Amino acid sequence: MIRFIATTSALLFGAFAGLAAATVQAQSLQPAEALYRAHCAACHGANRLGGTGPALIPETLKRLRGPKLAKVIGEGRAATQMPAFGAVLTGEEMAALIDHVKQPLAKVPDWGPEEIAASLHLEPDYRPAAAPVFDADPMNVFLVVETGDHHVSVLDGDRFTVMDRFATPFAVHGGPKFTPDGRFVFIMSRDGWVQKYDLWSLAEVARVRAGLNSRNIAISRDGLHLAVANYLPQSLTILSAEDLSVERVFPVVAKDGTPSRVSAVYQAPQRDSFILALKDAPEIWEIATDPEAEAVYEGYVHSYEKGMVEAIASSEGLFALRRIEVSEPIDDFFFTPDYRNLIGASRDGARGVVVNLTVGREIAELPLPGMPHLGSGISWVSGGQRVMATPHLKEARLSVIDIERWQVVETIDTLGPGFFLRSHENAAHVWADVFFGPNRDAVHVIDKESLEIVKTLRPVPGATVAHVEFDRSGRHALVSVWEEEGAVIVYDAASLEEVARLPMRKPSGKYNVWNKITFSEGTSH
Ligand code: DHE
Repeated sequence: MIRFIATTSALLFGAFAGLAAATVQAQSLQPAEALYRAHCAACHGANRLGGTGPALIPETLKRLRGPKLAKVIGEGRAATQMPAFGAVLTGEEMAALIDHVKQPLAKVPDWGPEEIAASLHLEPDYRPAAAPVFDADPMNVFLVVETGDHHVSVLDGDRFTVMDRFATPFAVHGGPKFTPDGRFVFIMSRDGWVQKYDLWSLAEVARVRAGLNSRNIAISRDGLHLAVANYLPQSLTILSAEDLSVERVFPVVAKDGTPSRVSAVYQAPQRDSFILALKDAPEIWEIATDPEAEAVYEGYVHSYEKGMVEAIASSEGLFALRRIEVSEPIDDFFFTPDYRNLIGASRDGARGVVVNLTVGREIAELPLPGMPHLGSGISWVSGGQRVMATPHLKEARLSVIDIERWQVVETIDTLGPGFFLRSHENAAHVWADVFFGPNRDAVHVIDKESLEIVKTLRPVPGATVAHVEFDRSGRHALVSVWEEEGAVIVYDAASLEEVARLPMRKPSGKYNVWNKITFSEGTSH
Protein backbone atom coordinates (compact mmCIF):
# COMPACT_ATOMS: atom_id res chain seq x y z
CA MET A 1 0.00 0.00 0.00
CA ILE A 2 1.44 3.32 -0.95
CA ARG A 3 2.76 5.76 1.61
CA PHE A 4 0.22 8.49 1.17
CA ILE A 5 -2.93 6.40 1.38
CA ALA A 6 -4.16 6.89 4.89
CA THR A 7 -6.64 4.50 6.45
CA THR A 8 -10.30 5.08 5.93
CA SER A 9 -10.84 5.83 9.56
CA ALA A 10 -8.09 8.40 9.60
CA LEU A 11 -9.63 10.07 6.61
CA LEU A 12 -13.08 10.03 8.05
CA PHE A 13 -11.72 11.43 11.28
CA GLY A 14 -9.90 14.12 9.31
CA ALA A 15 -12.98 14.99 7.35
CA PHE A 16 -15.32 15.22 10.30
CA ALA A 17 -12.85 16.66 12.82
CA GLY A 18 -12.53 19.56 10.39
CA LEU A 19 -16.24 20.19 10.68
CA ALA A 20 -16.18 22.06 13.99
CA ALA A 21 -13.20 24.18 13.01
CA ALA A 22 -14.84 25.03 9.73
CA THR A 23 -18.01 26.23 11.39
CA VAL A 24 -15.90 28.93 12.99
CA GLN A 25 -14.00 29.67 9.79
CA ALA A 26 -17.21 29.83 7.82
CA GLN A 27 -17.90 33.26 9.22
CA SER A 28 -14.85 34.73 7.47
CA LEU A 29 -14.82 32.69 4.26
CA GLN A 30 -17.15 32.43 1.28
CA PRO A 31 -19.67 29.73 2.27
CA ALA A 32 -18.56 27.33 -0.45
CA GLU A 33 -14.90 27.77 0.40
CA ALA A 34 -15.62 27.12 4.07
CA LEU A 35 -17.53 23.97 3.19
CA TYR A 36 -14.64 22.84 0.99
CA ARG A 37 -12.15 23.36 3.79
CA ALA A 38 -14.36 21.51 6.22
CA HIS A 39 -15.22 18.48 4.18
CA CYS A 40 -12.88 18.11 1.23
CA ALA A 41 -9.50 19.75 1.89
CA ALA A 42 -8.16 16.97 4.12
CA CYS A 43 -8.11 14.51 1.24
CA HIS A 44 -8.28 16.65 -1.90
CA GLY A 45 -5.81 19.33 -0.77
CA ALA A 46 -6.40 22.88 0.44
CA ASN A 47 -5.48 24.04 -3.07
CA ARG A 48 -7.80 21.44 -4.71
CA LEU A 49 -4.84 19.80 -6.42
CA GLY A 50 -5.28 16.45 -4.76
CA GLY A 51 -3.78 14.52 -1.88
CA THR A 52 -5.03 11.11 -0.93
CA GLY A 53 -8.02 11.96 -3.15
CA PRO A 54 -7.88 13.26 -6.70
CA ALA A 55 -7.61 16.91 -7.75
CA LEU A 56 -10.94 18.74 -7.74
CA ILE A 57 -10.43 21.15 -10.61
CA PRO A 58 -12.52 21.61 -13.76
CA GLU A 59 -9.74 20.23 -15.96
CA THR A 60 -10.08 16.86 -14.23
CA LEU A 61 -13.76 16.84 -13.33
CA LYS A 62 -15.22 17.62 -16.73
CA ARG A 63 -13.29 14.77 -18.30
CA LEU A 64 -14.30 12.04 -15.91
CA ARG A 65 -17.00 9.76 -17.15
CA GLY A 66 -19.09 8.10 -14.50
CA PRO A 67 -21.50 9.08 -11.75
CA LYS A 68 -22.33 12.73 -11.45
CA LEU A 69 -20.58 14.78 -8.76
CA ALA A 70 -23.71 15.13 -6.62
CA LYS A 71 -24.09 11.35 -6.48
CA VAL A 72 -20.44 10.88 -5.54
CA ILE A 73 -20.64 13.52 -2.79
CA GLY A 74 -23.96 12.25 -1.51
CA GLU A 75 -23.29 8.52 -1.64
CA GLY A 76 -19.52 8.28 -1.61
CA ARG A 77 -17.52 6.30 -4.11
CA ALA A 78 -17.62 2.53 -3.82
CA ALA A 79 -14.31 0.78 -3.21
CA THR A 80 -12.52 4.07 -2.49
CA GLN A 81 -12.01 6.15 0.61
CA MET A 82 -14.56 8.78 -0.47
CA PRO A 83 -17.21 8.85 2.30
CA ALA A 84 -20.91 9.69 1.77
CA PHE A 85 -21.85 13.24 2.75
CA GLY A 86 -25.56 12.87 2.06
CA ALA A 87 -26.46 12.98 5.75
CA VAL A 88 -24.02 15.81 6.55
CA LEU A 89 -24.71 18.40 3.85
CA THR A 90 -27.95 20.06 2.79
CA GLY A 91 -28.90 20.18 -0.89
CA GLU A 92 -27.86 23.85 -1.10
CA GLU A 93 -24.51 23.13 0.52
CA MET A 94 -23.87 20.33 -1.92
CA ALA A 95 -24.77 22.56 -4.87
CA ALA A 96 -22.45 25.30 -3.54
CA LEU A 97 -19.61 22.80 -3.19
CA ILE A 98 -20.10 21.48 -6.70
CA ASP A 99 -20.09 24.99 -8.07
CA HIS A 100 -16.91 25.74 -6.10
CA VAL A 101 -14.90 22.79 -7.41
CA LYS A 102 -15.97 23.56 -10.97
CA GLN A 103 -14.36 27.01 -10.79
CA PRO A 104 -10.89 27.25 -12.36
CA LEU A 105 -8.05 27.77 -9.88
CA ALA A 106 -7.39 31.46 -9.25
CA LYS A 107 -3.70 30.74 -9.81
CA VAL A 108 -2.06 27.61 -11.20
CA PRO A 109 0.78 26.82 -8.82
CA ASP A 110 4.28 26.32 -10.13
CA TRP A 111 4.85 22.72 -11.13
CA GLY A 112 8.39 22.69 -12.41
CA PRO A 113 11.40 20.42 -11.89
CA GLU A 114 11.60 21.07 -8.15
CA GLU A 115 7.95 20.37 -7.38
CA ILE A 116 7.99 17.28 -9.59
CA ALA A 117 11.16 15.97 -7.97
CA ALA A 118 9.70 16.58 -4.49
CA SER A 119 6.67 14.40 -5.32
CA LEU A 120 8.82 11.36 -6.17
CA HIS A 121 7.99 8.34 -4.06
CA LEU A 122 10.23 5.29 -4.26
CA GLU A 123 8.68 2.07 -2.96
CA PRO A 124 10.87 1.16 0.04
CA ASP A 125 10.11 -2.56 -0.23
CA TYR A 126 10.82 -2.87 -3.94
CA ARG A 127 13.52 -5.43 -4.79
CA PRO A 128 14.15 -6.14 -8.49
CA ALA A 129 13.83 -9.84 -9.34
CA ALA A 130 16.61 -11.44 -11.40
CA ALA A 131 14.03 -13.26 -13.54
CA PRO A 132 10.22 -13.25 -13.81
CA VAL A 133 8.67 -14.47 -10.54
CA PHE A 134 6.03 -16.41 -12.56
CA ASP A 135 6.17 -19.16 -15.16
CA ALA A 136 3.95 -17.47 -17.76
CA ASP A 137 5.32 -16.10 -21.06
CA PRO A 138 6.44 -12.58 -20.06
CA MET A 139 5.86 -11.44 -23.63
CA ASN A 140 2.21 -12.50 -23.57
CA VAL A 141 1.25 -10.71 -20.38
CA PHE A 142 -1.69 -8.27 -20.42
CA LEU A 143 -2.37 -5.30 -18.21
CA VAL A 144 -6.06 -4.61 -17.65
CA VAL A 145 -6.88 -1.16 -16.31
CA GLU A 146 -9.82 -1.41 -13.92
CA THR A 147 -11.24 2.08 -13.59
CA GLY A 148 -13.96 0.91 -11.16
CA ASP A 149 -11.59 0.80 -8.22
CA HIS A 150 -8.39 2.20 -9.76
CA HIS A 151 -6.43 -1.01 -10.04
CA VAL A 152 -4.56 -2.87 -12.75
CA SER A 153 -4.79 -6.64 -13.15
CA VAL A 154 -1.82 -8.45 -14.64
CA LEU A 155 -3.00 -11.40 -16.76
CA ASP A 156 -1.21 -14.48 -17.97
CA GLY A 157 -2.14 -14.25 -21.67
CA ASP A 158 -2.01 -18.02 -22.26
CA ARG A 159 -3.97 -19.27 -19.25
CA PHE A 160 -6.08 -16.15 -18.71
CA THR A 161 -5.44 -16.06 -14.98
CA VAL A 162 -4.74 -12.97 -12.86
CA MET A 163 -1.12 -13.01 -11.64
CA ASP A 164 -1.24 -9.71 -9.72
CA ARG A 165 -3.62 -6.86 -9.01
CA PHE A 166 -2.20 -3.53 -7.88
CA ALA A 167 -3.53 -0.09 -6.95
CA THR A 168 -2.92 2.73 -9.43
CA PRO A 169 -3.21 6.48 -9.00
CA PHE A 170 -6.81 7.73 -9.36
CA ALA A 171 -8.24 7.83 -12.91
CA VAL A 172 -5.65 6.24 -15.15
CA HIS A 173 -6.06 7.37 -18.75
CA GLY A 174 -4.45 6.29 -22.01
CA GLY A 175 -2.24 3.34 -22.79
CA PRO A 176 0.51 2.33 -20.36
CA LYS A 177 3.93 2.39 -22.02
CA PHE A 178 6.40 -0.52 -21.80
CA THR A 179 10.21 -0.50 -21.92
CA PRO A 180 11.44 -2.09 -25.18
CA ASP A 181 12.30 -5.35 -23.36
CA GLY A 182 8.80 -5.50 -21.88
CA ARG A 183 10.10 -5.58 -18.34
CA PHE A 184 8.82 -2.29 -16.91
CA VAL A 185 5.60 -0.42 -17.56
CA PHE A 186 4.60 3.20 -16.93
CA ILE A 187 1.02 4.16 -16.16
CA MET A 188 -0.35 7.72 -16.10
CA SER A 189 -3.33 9.25 -14.32
CA ARG A 190 -5.28 12.32 -15.31
CA ASP A 191 -3.87 14.03 -12.20
CA GLY A 192 -0.40 13.73 -13.70
CA TRP A 193 0.94 10.83 -11.64
CA VAL A 194 3.29 8.44 -13.42
CA GLN A 195 3.63 5.02 -11.83
CA LYS A 196 6.48 2.63 -12.65
CA TYR A 197 5.77 -1.09 -12.22
CA ASP A 198 8.17 -4.03 -12.61
CA LEU A 199 6.52 -6.83 -14.60
CA TRP A 200 9.14 -9.39 -13.62
CA SER A 201 8.91 -8.72 -9.89
CA LEU A 202 5.16 -7.94 -10.03
CA ALA A 203 5.82 -4.90 -7.84
CA GLU A 204 5.50 -1.14 -7.98
CA VAL A 205 8.86 0.63 -8.24
CA ALA A 206 8.01 4.31 -7.83
CA ARG A 207 5.63 7.11 -8.74
CA VAL A 208 6.01 10.82 -9.40
CA ARG A 209 3.61 13.66 -10.24
CA ALA A 210 4.85 14.96 -13.59
CA GLY A 211 1.98 17.41 -14.13
CA LEU A 212 -1.19 18.61 -12.43
CA ASN A 213 -3.51 17.53 -15.22
CA SER A 214 -2.01 15.33 -17.91
CA ARG A 215 -3.02 13.78 -21.22
CA ASN A 216 -0.77 10.83 -21.93
CA ILE A 217 2.79 9.53 -21.87
CA ALA A 218 5.29 8.21 -24.39
CA ILE A 219 8.53 6.31 -23.97
CA SER A 220 11.59 6.84 -26.14
CA ARG A 221 12.77 4.14 -28.56
CA ASP A 222 15.71 3.25 -26.35
CA GLY A 223 13.47 3.08 -23.27
CA LEU A 224 15.48 5.71 -21.42
CA HIS A 225 13.13 8.69 -21.43
CA LEU A 226 9.46 9.29 -20.74
CA ALA A 227 7.53 12.27 -22.08
CA VAL A 228 4.43 13.41 -20.20
CA ALA A 229 1.99 15.66 -22.07
CA ASN A 230 0.34 18.14 -19.73
CA TYR A 231 -2.69 20.42 -19.85
CA LEU A 232 -1.86 21.96 -16.48
CA PRO A 233 0.64 23.50 -16.36
CA GLN A 234 1.12 23.97 -20.08
CA SER A 235 4.26 21.88 -20.32
CA LEU A 236 5.89 18.68 -21.47
CA THR A 237 7.81 16.87 -18.76
CA ILE A 238 10.65 14.54 -19.67
CA LEU A 239 11.55 11.99 -17.00
CA SER A 240 14.29 9.42 -16.76
CA ALA A 241 12.61 6.03 -17.20
CA GLU A 242 15.21 4.58 -14.88
CA ASP A 243 14.50 6.51 -11.69
CA LEU A 244 11.71 8.94 -12.68
CA SER A 245 14.00 11.91 -12.07
CA VAL A 246 13.27 15.05 -14.06
CA GLU A 247 15.40 15.44 -17.17
CA ARG A 248 13.69 18.50 -18.63
CA VAL A 249 10.48 20.47 -18.44
CA PHE A 250 9.55 22.23 -21.67
CA PRO A 251 7.16 25.15 -21.14
CA VAL A 252 4.91 24.70 -24.17
CA VAL A 253 4.87 28.02 -25.95
CA ALA A 254 4.25 28.41 -29.67
CA LYS A 255 6.59 30.34 -31.93
CA ASP A 256 4.38 33.42 -31.69
CA GLY A 257 4.46 33.30 -27.86
CA THR A 258 1.07 31.60 -27.29
CA PRO A 259 1.19 29.18 -24.33
CA SER A 260 -0.49 25.89 -25.14
CA ARG A 261 -1.70 22.64 -23.69
CA VAL A 262 -0.36 19.47 -25.29
CA SER A 263 -2.97 17.41 -27.16
CA ALA A 264 -0.90 14.21 -26.88
CA VAL A 265 2.65 12.91 -27.27
CA TYR A 266 3.81 9.69 -28.97
CA GLN A 267 7.04 7.87 -29.72
CA ALA A 268 8.01 7.83 -33.41
CA PRO A 269 10.30 4.78 -33.41
CA GLN A 270 11.82 5.11 -36.88
CA ARG A 271 12.55 8.78 -36.24
CA ASP A 272 13.90 8.24 -32.73
CA SER A 273 11.82 11.13 -31.48
CA PHE A 274 8.76 12.20 -29.55
CA ILE A 275 6.03 13.88 -31.58
CA LEU A 276 3.44 16.06 -29.94
CA ALA A 277 0.72 18.41 -31.11
CA LEU A 278 -0.13 21.70 -29.44
CA LYS A 279 -3.80 22.02 -28.59
CA ASP A 280 -3.98 25.81 -28.53
CA ALA A 281 -1.61 26.72 -31.34
CA PRO A 282 -1.09 25.42 -34.89
CA GLU A 283 2.18 23.60 -34.27
CA ILE A 284 3.52 20.07 -34.10
CA TRP A 285 6.73 19.51 -32.16
CA GLU A 286 9.32 16.84 -32.76
CA ILE A 287 11.76 16.27 -29.90
CA ALA A 288 14.83 14.18 -30.59
CA THR A 289 15.54 11.23 -28.36
CA ASP A 290 18.63 10.27 -30.34
CA PRO A 291 21.74 11.88 -28.90
CA GLU A 292 23.01 12.41 -32.44
CA ALA A 293 19.81 14.05 -33.57
CA GLU A 294 21.14 17.53 -33.92
CA ALA A 295 23.04 16.41 -36.96
CA VAL A 296 19.88 14.78 -38.33
CA TYR A 297 17.87 17.93 -37.76
CA GLU A 298 20.53 20.07 -39.36
CA GLY A 299 19.53 18.31 -42.56
CA TYR A 300 16.05 19.76 -42.16
CA VAL A 301 17.44 23.17 -41.31
CA HIS A 302 19.49 23.32 -44.45
CA SER A 303 16.95 21.86 -46.80
CA TYR A 304 13.59 22.96 -45.48
CA GLU A 305 13.31 24.91 -42.33
CA LYS A 306 16.25 27.09 -41.69
CA GLY A 307 16.10 28.39 -38.18
CA MET A 308 13.37 26.00 -37.05
CA VAL A 309 15.53 23.75 -34.95
CA GLU A 310 16.49 24.73 -31.46
CA ALA A 311 19.14 22.57 -29.91
CA ILE A 312 17.82 22.92 -26.42
CA ALA A 313 19.70 20.34 -24.48
CA SER A 314 23.22 19.02 -24.69
CA SER A 315 25.56 19.68 -27.55
CA GLU A 316 24.89 16.12 -28.79
CA GLY A 317 21.34 17.17 -29.61
CA LEU A 318 19.33 15.07 -27.17
CA PHE A 319 15.89 16.73 -26.85
CA ALA A 320 16.55 19.08 -29.77
CA LEU A 321 13.22 20.61 -30.73
CA ARG A 322 11.84 21.00 -34.23
CA ARG A 323 8.61 22.91 -34.83
CA ILE A 324 6.28 22.16 -37.73
CA GLU A 325 3.66 24.78 -38.45
CA VAL A 326 0.21 23.61 -39.51
CA SER A 327 -2.95 25.43 -40.55
CA GLU A 328 -4.92 24.84 -37.33
CA PRO A 329 -4.32 23.30 -33.89
CA ILE A 330 -4.45 19.51 -33.87
CA ASP A 331 -6.40 17.75 -31.18
CA ASP A 332 -6.18 14.11 -32.12
CA PHE A 333 -3.87 12.30 -34.53
CA PHE A 334 -2.66 9.09 -36.12
CA PHE A 335 0.68 8.10 -37.67
CA THR A 336 1.27 5.99 -40.77
CA PRO A 337 3.25 2.86 -39.80
CA ASP A 338 6.48 4.35 -41.22
CA TYR A 339 5.95 7.50 -39.12
CA ARG A 340 6.49 9.67 -42.19
CA ASN A 341 2.97 11.09 -42.09
CA LEU A 342 0.59 12.23 -39.40
CA ILE A 343 -3.17 12.55 -39.95
CA GLY A 344 -4.56 15.15 -37.60
CA ALA A 345 -7.96 16.57 -36.80
CA SER A 346 -9.19 19.35 -34.61
CA ARG A 347 -12.11 18.38 -32.38
CA ASP A 348 -14.54 20.88 -33.83
CA GLY A 349 -13.36 20.56 -37.42
CA ALA A 350 -14.84 18.43 -40.16
CA ARG A 351 -11.64 17.56 -41.98
CA GLY A 352 -8.41 15.74 -41.42
CA VAL A 353 -5.05 17.06 -42.56
CA VAL A 354 -2.09 14.94 -43.58
CA VAL A 355 1.24 16.35 -42.44
CA ASN A 356 4.40 14.91 -43.94
CA LEU A 357 6.84 14.92 -41.04
CA THR A 358 9.92 14.74 -43.23
CA VAL A 359 9.24 17.88 -45.23
CA GLY A 360 7.36 19.44 -42.34
CA ARG A 361 4.17 20.57 -44.06
CA GLU A 362 0.63 19.61 -44.95
CA ILE A 363 0.36 17.49 -48.08
CA ALA A 364 -3.29 16.43 -48.24
CA GLU A 365 -6.74 16.97 -46.79
CA LEU A 366 -9.46 14.42 -46.00
CA PRO A 367 -13.21 14.90 -45.47
CA LEU A 368 -13.72 13.53 -41.93
CA PRO A 369 -16.85 15.04 -40.34
CA GLY A 370 -18.31 13.82 -37.04
CA MET A 371 -15.23 14.04 -34.82
CA PRO A 372 -12.95 11.27 -36.03
CA HIS A 373 -11.12 9.60 -33.14
CA LEU A 374 -7.85 9.28 -34.98
CA GLY A 375 -5.93 8.30 -31.85
CA SER A 376 -7.82 4.98 -31.99
CA GLY A 377 -7.02 4.45 -35.66
CA ILE A 378 -5.36 1.27 -36.88
CA SER A 379 -3.82 0.26 -40.18
CA TRP A 380 -3.78 -2.94 -42.27
CA VAL A 381 -3.57 -4.09 -45.87
CA SER A 382 -6.91 -4.57 -47.63
CA GLY A 383 -7.16 -5.50 -51.31
CA GLY A 384 -3.44 -4.94 -51.70
CA GLN A 385 -3.70 -1.35 -50.43
CA ARG A 386 -2.55 -0.12 -47.04
CA VAL A 387 -5.50 1.49 -45.35
CA MET A 388 -6.26 2.95 -41.95
CA ALA A 389 -9.62 3.17 -40.26
CA THR A 390 -10.93 5.54 -37.65
CA PRO A 391 -14.14 5.61 -35.59
CA HIS A 392 -16.07 8.87 -35.19
CA LEU A 393 -17.17 10.04 -31.76
CA LYS A 394 -20.25 11.76 -33.16
CA GLU A 395 -21.26 9.59 -36.09
CA ALA A 396 -22.27 5.95 -36.41
CA ARG A 397 -19.61 4.95 -38.89
CA LEU A 398 -16.00 4.10 -39.50
CA SER A 399 -13.99 5.82 -42.22
CA VAL A 400 -11.48 3.70 -44.11
CA ILE A 401 -8.70 5.72 -45.72
CA ASP A 402 -6.21 4.67 -48.39
CA ILE A 403 -2.99 6.02 -46.88
CA GLU A 404 -1.02 5.87 -50.10
CA ARG A 405 -3.46 7.91 -52.22
CA TRP A 406 -5.02 9.81 -49.29
CA GLN A 407 -8.64 9.08 -50.09
CA VAL A 408 -11.56 7.89 -47.98
CA VAL A 409 -12.25 4.60 -49.77
CA GLU A 410 -15.06 3.19 -47.63
CA THR A 411 -17.52 4.22 -44.97
CA ILE A 412 -18.77 1.39 -42.75
CA ASP A 413 -22.09 2.13 -41.05
CA THR A 414 -22.23 0.98 -37.42
CA LEU A 415 -24.93 0.76 -34.76
CA GLY A 416 -23.63 3.92 -33.08
CA PRO A 417 -20.51 6.07 -32.63
CA GLY A 418 -17.55 4.03 -31.42
CA PHE A 419 -14.42 4.77 -29.39
CA PHE A 420 -11.84 2.06 -30.08
CA LEU A 421 -10.70 -0.21 -32.92
CA ARG A 422 -8.38 -3.20 -32.76
CA SER A 423 -6.91 -5.94 -34.90
CA HIS A 424 -3.73 -8.02 -35.15
CA GLU A 425 -1.36 -9.00 -37.97
CA ASN A 426 -2.55 -12.61 -37.68
CA ALA A 427 -6.25 -11.87 -37.33
CA ALA A 428 -8.78 -11.75 -40.16
CA HIS A 429 -10.98 -9.14 -38.53
CA VAL A 430 -11.10 -5.64 -37.15
CA TRP A 431 -13.12 -5.27 -33.93
CA ALA A 432 -15.04 -2.03 -33.43
CA ASP A 433 -17.05 -1.10 -30.35
CA VAL A 434 -20.25 0.97 -30.30
CA PHE A 435 -19.49 3.07 -27.25
CA PHE A 436 -22.32 5.60 -27.43
CA GLY A 437 -26.09 5.26 -27.71
CA PRO A 438 -28.60 2.47 -27.20
CA ASN A 439 -26.40 -0.15 -28.88
CA ARG A 440 -23.39 0.34 -26.63
CA ASP A 441 -23.58 -3.36 -25.75
CA ALA A 442 -22.54 -4.28 -29.29
CA VAL A 443 -19.15 -4.99 -30.85
CA HIS A 444 -18.84 -5.28 -34.61
CA VAL A 445 -16.45 -7.78 -36.15
CA ILE A 446 -15.40 -6.59 -39.62
CA ASP A 447 -13.67 -8.59 -42.35
CA LYS A 448 -10.33 -6.92 -43.15
CA GLU A 449 -10.65 -7.70 -46.88
CA SER A 450 -14.32 -7.18 -47.71
CA LEU A 451 -14.76 -4.41 -45.10
CA GLU A 452 -18.15 -5.99 -44.29
CA ILE A 453 -19.47 -6.49 -40.74
CA VAL A 454 -19.49 -10.29 -40.43
CA LYS A 455 -20.84 -10.53 -36.91
CA THR A 456 -22.14 -8.27 -34.14
CA LEU A 457 -21.48 -9.64 -30.66
CA ARG A 458 -23.60 -8.68 -27.64
CA PRO A 459 -21.94 -10.54 -24.77
CA VAL A 460 -23.99 -8.88 -21.99
CA PRO A 461 -27.20 -7.31 -23.31
CA GLY A 462 -27.59 -3.76 -21.97
CA ALA A 463 -24.01 -3.48 -20.65
CA THR A 464 -21.41 -1.21 -22.28
CA VAL A 465 -18.88 -3.29 -24.14
CA ALA A 466 -15.74 -1.62 -25.42
CA HIS A 467 -12.04 -1.81 -26.18
CA VAL A 468 -10.54 -4.95 -27.60
CA GLU A 469 -6.97 -6.25 -27.35
CA PHE A 470 -5.46 -9.35 -28.93
CA ASP A 471 -3.01 -11.75 -27.38
CA ARG A 472 0.50 -12.07 -28.75
CA SER A 473 -0.45 -14.68 -31.38
CA GLY A 474 -3.63 -12.95 -32.53
CA ARG A 475 -5.66 -16.07 -31.69
CA HIS A 476 -7.65 -14.48 -28.88
CA ALA A 477 -9.43 -11.15 -28.58
CA LEU A 478 -10.18 -9.73 -25.12
CA VAL A 479 -13.20 -7.43 -24.75
CA SER A 480 -14.15 -5.24 -21.75
CA VAL A 481 -17.61 -5.28 -20.22
CA TRP A 482 -17.23 -1.67 -19.08
CA GLU A 483 -19.43 -1.81 -15.96
CA GLU A 484 -18.79 -1.61 -12.18
CA GLU A 485 -19.41 -5.34 -11.90
CA GLY A 486 -17.85 -5.92 -15.28
CA ALA A 487 -15.67 -8.53 -16.90
CA VAL A 488 -13.03 -9.19 -19.50
CA ILE A 489 -14.35 -11.68 -22.03
CA VAL A 490 -11.88 -13.75 -24.03
CA TYR A 491 -12.99 -14.74 -27.55
CA ASP A 492 -11.46 -17.15 -30.00
CA ALA A 493 -10.58 -14.64 -32.72
CA ALA A 494 -11.34 -17.10 -35.56
CA SER A 495 -14.52 -18.86 -34.38
CA LEU A 496 -15.74 -15.77 -32.47
CA GLU A 497 -16.82 -18.09 -29.63
CA GLU A 498 -16.36 -17.10 -25.96
CA VAL A 499 -13.44 -18.90 -24.29
CA ALA A 500 -13.29 -17.33 -20.82
CA ARG A 501 -14.91 -14.62 -18.70
CA LEU A 502 -12.94 -12.90 -15.93
CA PRO A 503 -14.83 -10.69 -13.45
CA MET A 504 -13.30 -7.17 -13.28
CA ARG A 505 -14.25 -3.78 -11.83
CA LYS A 506 -15.17 -1.56 -14.77
CA PRO A 507 -12.29 -2.67 -16.98
CA SER A 508 -11.29 -0.14 -19.65
CA GLY A 509 -8.12 -0.61 -21.70
CA LYS A 510 -6.13 -3.85 -22.00
CA TYR A 511 -2.55 -3.92 -23.19
CA ASN A 512 -0.53 -6.90 -24.38
CA VAL A 513 3.22 -6.59 -23.80
CA TRP A 514 4.26 -8.13 -27.14
CA ASN A 515 1.79 -6.19 -29.26
CA LYS A 516 2.83 -2.96 -27.61
CA ILE A 517 6.60 -3.35 -27.75
CA THR A 518 6.52 -4.56 -31.37
CA PHE A 519 4.14 -1.77 -32.42
CA SER A 520 1.69 -4.35 -33.76
CA GLU A 521 -0.23 -2.80 -36.65
CA GLY A 522 -3.51 -3.77 -35.03
CA THR A 523 -3.13 -1.65 -31.89
CA SER A 524 -3.07 2.07 -31.25
CA HIS A 525 0.24 3.33 -29.98
FE1 DHE B 1 -9.07 8.66 -24.01
C1 DHE B 1 -6.34 6.85 -25.00
C2 DHE B 1 -7.77 11.40 -25.54
C3 DHE B 1 -11.90 10.38 -23.29
C4 DHE B 1 -10.31 5.94 -22.38
N1 DHE B 1 -7.40 9.05 -25.10
C5 DHE B 1 -6.36 8.18 -25.31
C6 DHE B 1 -5.27 8.87 -25.95
C7 DHE B 1 -5.66 10.17 -26.09
C8 DHE B 1 -7.00 10.27 -25.56
C9 DHE B 1 -4.86 11.32 -26.68
C10 DHE B 1 -3.97 8.24 -26.40
C11 DHE B 1 -3.11 8.15 -25.21
C12 DHE B 1 -2.10 7.03 -25.25
O1 DHE B 1 -2.52 5.87 -25.24
O2 DHE B 1 -0.92 7.33 -25.21
N2 DHE B 1 -9.75 10.56 -24.40
C13 DHE B 1 -9.08 11.48 -25.09
C14 DHE B 1 -9.90 12.63 -25.29
O3 DHE B 1 -9.56 13.70 -25.86
C15 DHE B 1 -11.24 12.34 -24.73
C16 DHE B 1 -12.27 12.23 -25.86
C17 DHE B 1 -11.73 13.45 -23.80
C18 DHE B 1 -10.98 13.48 -22.52
O4 DHE B 1 -11.61 13.07 -21.55
O5 DHE B 1 -9.82 13.81 -22.47
C19 DHE B 1 -10.99 11.01 -24.08
N3 DHE B 1 -10.80 8.25 -23.00
C20 DHE B 1 -11.81 9.10 -22.80
C21 DHE B 1 -12.86 8.50 -22.03
O6 DHE B 1 -13.92 9.06 -21.66
C22 DHE B 1 -12.51 7.08 -21.81
C23 DHE B 1 -13.46 6.22 -22.61
C24 DHE B 1 -12.59 6.66 -20.34
C25 DHE B 1 -11.48 7.20 -19.49
O7 DHE B 1 -10.76 6.35 -18.96
O8 DHE B 1 -11.33 8.42 -19.37
C26 DHE B 1 -11.11 7.05 -22.41
N4 DHE B 1 -8.45 6.75 -23.76
C27 DHE B 1 -9.12 5.78 -23.07
C28 DHE B 1 -8.37 4.53 -23.15
C29 DHE B 1 -7.24 4.80 -23.93
C30 DHE B 1 -7.31 6.20 -24.29
C31 DHE B 1 -8.79 3.19 -22.55
C32 DHE B 1 -6.15 3.82 -24.36
C33 DHE B 1 -6.54 3.22 -25.65
C34 DHE B 1 -5.55 2.24 -26.18
O9 DHE B 1 -5.96 1.14 -26.50
O10 DHE B 1 -4.37 2.55 -26.33
